[in-house]
Amino acid sequence: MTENSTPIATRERTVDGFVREFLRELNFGQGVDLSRASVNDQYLAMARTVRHYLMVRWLETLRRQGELQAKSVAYLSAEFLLGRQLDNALLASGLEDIVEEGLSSLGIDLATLRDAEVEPGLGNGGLGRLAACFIDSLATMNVPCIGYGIRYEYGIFQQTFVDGWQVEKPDDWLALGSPWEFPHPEAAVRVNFGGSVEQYQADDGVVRRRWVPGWSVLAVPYNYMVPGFENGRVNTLRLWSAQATHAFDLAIFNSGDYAEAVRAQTFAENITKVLYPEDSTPQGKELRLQQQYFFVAASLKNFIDEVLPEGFDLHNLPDRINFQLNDTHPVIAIPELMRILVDEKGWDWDDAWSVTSKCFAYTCHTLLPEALEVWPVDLLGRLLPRHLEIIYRINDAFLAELRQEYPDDELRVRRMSIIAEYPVRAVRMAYLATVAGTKVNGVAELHSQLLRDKVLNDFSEYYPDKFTNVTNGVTPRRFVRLANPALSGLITEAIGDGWVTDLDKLSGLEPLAEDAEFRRRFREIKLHNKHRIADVLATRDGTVVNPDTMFDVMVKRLHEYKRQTLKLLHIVSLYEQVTSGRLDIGSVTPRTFAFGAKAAPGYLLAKQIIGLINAVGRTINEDPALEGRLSVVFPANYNVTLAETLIPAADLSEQISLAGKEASGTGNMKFMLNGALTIGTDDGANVEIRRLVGDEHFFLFGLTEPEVEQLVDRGYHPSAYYETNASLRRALDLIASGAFSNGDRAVFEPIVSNLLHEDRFLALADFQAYIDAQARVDAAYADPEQWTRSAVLNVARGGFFSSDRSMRDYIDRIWHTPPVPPA
Ligand code: C3B
Repeated sequence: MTENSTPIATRERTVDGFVREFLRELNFGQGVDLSRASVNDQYLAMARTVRHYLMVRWLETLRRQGELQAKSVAYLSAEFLLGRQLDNALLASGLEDIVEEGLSSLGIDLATLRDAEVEPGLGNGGLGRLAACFIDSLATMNVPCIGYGIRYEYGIFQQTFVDGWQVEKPDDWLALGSPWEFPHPEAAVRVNFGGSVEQYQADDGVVRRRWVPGWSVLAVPYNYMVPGFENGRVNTLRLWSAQATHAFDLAIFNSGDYAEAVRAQTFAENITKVLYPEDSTPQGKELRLQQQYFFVAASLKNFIDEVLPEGFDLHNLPDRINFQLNDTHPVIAIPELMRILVDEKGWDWDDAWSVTSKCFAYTCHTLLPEALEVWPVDLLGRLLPRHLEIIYRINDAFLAELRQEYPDDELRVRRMSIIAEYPVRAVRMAYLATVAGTKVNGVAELHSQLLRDKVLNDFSEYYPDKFTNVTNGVTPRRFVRLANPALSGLITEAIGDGWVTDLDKLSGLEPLAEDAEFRRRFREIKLHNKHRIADVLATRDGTVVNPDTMFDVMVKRLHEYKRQTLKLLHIVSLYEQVTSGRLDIGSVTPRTFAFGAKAAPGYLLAKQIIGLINAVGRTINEDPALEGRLSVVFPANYNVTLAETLIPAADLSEQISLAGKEASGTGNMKFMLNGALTIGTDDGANVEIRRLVGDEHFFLFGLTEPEVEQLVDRGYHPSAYYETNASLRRALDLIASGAFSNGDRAVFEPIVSNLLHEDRFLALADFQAYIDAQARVDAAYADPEQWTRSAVLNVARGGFFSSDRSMRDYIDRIWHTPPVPPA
């Protein structure tokens, strides 16, 4: 870049300057004047104005990176669950006050414009949100990073309830315009699929193999800004969208049939049409593999051809980049890089492997065996025949190595093969990532331990140094500073504002737990946040909640292992005791039980559980005897936006997965940092939360992971708990009796019978321990001073869970990419 390529002047950072820019965008960008502008016009103009303010920083970041070529991270993720952009952009650019004042001088309310933004739901849950937190942290820490992912035309479905049952609607998030993205159709790259592999004699006389693809699509990049917090850096997130190519039409539908050709176009564009809504249970669908290869092929090509300077010697690639594989979804990038180096660049295999095996690192996010992706070889071979060959060759070399190491243990060698033989011959993507990656990490201490000891035990014995842990984190910018302005104000008043980028500073709040005035204000803020969510729910759904109750919140995807049914059994049991007269409602701690959860559309049991939660909620909410004391709210379509108002209002955070099943959890961290106490099992990051906050400020219950294993080995019989525990039996009988389904016993029978006869995740085994822990919760809540003390300590001791700390750990243990301070 030349000197005078610095194209635009810094925008004037004054109220008047902002107002001028905003009106210009409204007039010239939207083509309306203020008097006629709709809220959407105003929002779009506003977004583009804020974008302008960030533009200089973005271009400068790109220019400097082009010049320095500093070692970077390429975060490859099929999901980035970003949440709304406007607030974050205002915060990062330090424009909040100017904008608020400028808009109000025009008679516009900033909050109204905020609410006009449809969040990009390009992820399912924890994994996608984690990716969004990580890129926020890297930008804030001045670490060069490109996020690479997929621009789904439809994100995670919109959940509605019809008679309490989940009904999905497409998430048409682009319908009203998407002011945060920068499409670059001119920079589209071609991605190939299908066809066959041929042998040929190269110019040097060597016989080589190459891919002759059957069809291709274009990948069009859409760039998003990833602004650091007030530091002048703006990294890039590049999401790919599929578009048909002309070649595609000719190759397959060479018939001159116009309608067929257009159909072909639709077919190609299907690749990025919709996000698969399965959280942690892959469906093995061909289109899904197409999505995965589509975005990693486009990303590798973009990085090598466009991001690297001309003439870059690819032997130095490992010194320039880390491709971080967010779960197994992008693992096909490994054979793709091999293909590029061997087939396109003409390298010999060993050279290519020596570079490839230094460029990737793999993060595993699960422990459920059914969540580990496996692709049948016939499917993979049909879609990516050359990649399948390459995988076989990687596996051959790997197995040969293993046979040297374990000459008398063929069983072990077969166990470790990248290719599974049963039930169908298939590629185990996690094994491929482990063999090729420099590092493999789990996402919480317990999870990493179980990966080493169980899921990938053979591999951790063979590669002891490859395995490491990086405990997850969440960005304090979005989940405290933006989500909880009142608490943020109090914290800043107490310890200054440095905590926003250095969350360990929260420990400075610790002495204030003993300060009665501070506790009073802390409580007042919690109450204020309850009123805030109450207003939102009243406007959104017409739901009434009582802010003068304990807010007991369970928000996360609906999955059996997370055990929403255990929470429900607690509620039903309470209800049963009160209505049968065995428990006086006057002695029950007033609680608002809040749920938020989407179920994968094909996961029938999960959808039934949603139906049951809503049915129990309806019954309880309609019972006049319980009014104001017990209620259940389940706002539909839980998403990042709703999380930002719900979490700050919570008193109690429900983290009750069966021990050994939740890899980490990140909601648990958000609750802690917003002053909720956790009731939880010894699972995922709960273990670390409890260690940091201390046993007295955490409600632990339930079987430990080794106890779970022992119980299952001995033979688990859920019905035995039903028979011996009277309150459990009464609760289950009440559900089975049809009390929540107008007397129709059939409606929820599958849930009851699943619990009684299968109960894969041991809800019944943990029931009594959970009820006892809830009694401890009630006792603690009865003493508001003591409760608030614990809540303050949760905040003060939560600094470890900043995603900035996670990023430091990745940098130290895996990436070795130092920050690049601004010039
Ligand atoms: C989730 C896990 O279920 C969570 O425990 C974890 O905190 C997050 O990832 C982030 O690490 N996860 C997910 O959302 N989707 C998957 N396919 C696998 C794991």
